[in-house]
Amino acid sequence: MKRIQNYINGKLENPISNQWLDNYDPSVGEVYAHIPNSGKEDVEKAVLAAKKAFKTWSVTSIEERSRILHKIADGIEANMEKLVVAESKDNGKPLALAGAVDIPRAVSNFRFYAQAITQFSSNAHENIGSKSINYTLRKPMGVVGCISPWNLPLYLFSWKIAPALVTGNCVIAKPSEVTPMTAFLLSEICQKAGLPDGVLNIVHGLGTSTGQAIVEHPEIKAISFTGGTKTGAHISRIAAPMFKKLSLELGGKNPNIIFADCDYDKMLKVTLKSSFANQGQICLCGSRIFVEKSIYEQFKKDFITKTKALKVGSPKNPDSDLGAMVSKEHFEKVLSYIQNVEKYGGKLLCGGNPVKVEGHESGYYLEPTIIEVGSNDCKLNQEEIFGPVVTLMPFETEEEVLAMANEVRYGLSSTLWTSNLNRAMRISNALETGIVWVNTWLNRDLRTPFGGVKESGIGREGGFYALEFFTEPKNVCIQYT
Ligand code: TXE
Repeated sequence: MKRIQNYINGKLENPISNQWLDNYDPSVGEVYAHIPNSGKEDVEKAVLAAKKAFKTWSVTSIEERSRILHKIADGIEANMEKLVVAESKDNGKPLALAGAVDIPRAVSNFRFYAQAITQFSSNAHENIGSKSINYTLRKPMGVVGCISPWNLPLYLFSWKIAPALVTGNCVIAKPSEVTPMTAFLLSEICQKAGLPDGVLNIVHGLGTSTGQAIVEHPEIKAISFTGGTKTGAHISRIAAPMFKKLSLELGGKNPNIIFADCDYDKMLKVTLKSSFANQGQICLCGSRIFVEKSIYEQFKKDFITKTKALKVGSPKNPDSDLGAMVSKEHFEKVLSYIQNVEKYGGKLLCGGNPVKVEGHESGYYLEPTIIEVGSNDCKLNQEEIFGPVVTLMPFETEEEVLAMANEVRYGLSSTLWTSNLNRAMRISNALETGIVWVNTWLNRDLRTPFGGVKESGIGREGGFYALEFFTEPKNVCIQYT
């Protein structure tokens, strides 16, 4: 059976304890690899390597760091097919999705930050009256931690480590134990790209032990984390007394607001994606759909018809719109919401059943599911389900829908469908989310701030925001005569 190894100080190695965890292929429900069950001692070894490497990496020229990031991107491109297959097998997502989104986006993340650093400048403030000048440097922080989730494994892993590395930090990174394979393959690519030893260290293992050891380590100055809100709160409690810098990208319960004056066909097509892409396991999915009353019945009918036509099947099948859910545990969590649909204040309109895929009978497949709810207060509209499950509800006025959209503890993203510019401006200004999409969804420009408000987290990733996060401003004031 394949063994994934840690990447510490430039070498691939077994965990010190020689303890291993099972890694599942969710499309068939079988273990296909083992991953290190790393402990504190592995994290300690990685931190020592990173501290040593920091002395040189932090003073390596921007051109050289940028060149190495481009070489890593070249390495991902050269291994595209292998990485696409690995991502799909580890996560259960359709091959086509991994090939169109996940792995190409990992390439873009490295290329984007390889270029962004060359445009990231310092500020100077001259004060002629007092004959002094202040200039503000952006210094790398030292050793930083990057912890990523399982829904977009290499995509989100690279989204964090690329800006961390290019700013001159040395990194201790942990991918999700549920989907560790592409991060492991990335370590081989980094070796070949000539990334100096110890600059990036990838330590595999459980969140509660390996992840916890990273967060607790006093020499790790910053943590960039994407994952569940509960875990984010736990990390904050540990990190706060050590004054660590934190960037937390957490859960969402995003509204998708549809007005009767929208481009109906486009809206329907995109809403199908924003509901069920990646089996609904994207923090940006629009899981609460609010539809203006005058088109509610029409939308309900059309949306159900389109949803029923989606094909759930093997990730390897090019016809599959939805693949497998990421794990048995997550599959059961999502299913439990559906099984309690009436108790939780909803009515099942379509889907809701596990799917038996021929030849993959033990895989974790679920029908795309639409639930009608009578009120925004219900559990189904207030808790992040994070699966192929959306709720539907009509509204009558702008004020009413805006209040419902904002009456939730999350605030990551929102989508708005209307052709009325004034309304689009009014509502996008008033929505309490970090990201608003108008007449589009998941339309990403890597220069823009990415992150949420309320319990969706703190800080922003993307563009110069991530470069700022991974650097410490240092002001120097000089007076002259
Ligand atoms: O995430 P966890 P889980 C949401 C989604 C999902 C819920 C729980 O609603 O149902 O979170 O998912 C590491 N110290 N999202 O439990 O545990 C863990 O090993 C340090 C939304 O799978 O938060 C993994 O690498 N690290 C989300 C990472 O945290 C710890 C994407 C995320 O796992 C840790 C995923 C600890 N104590 C889930 N405990 C999004 N925002 O996109 C765990 N980890």
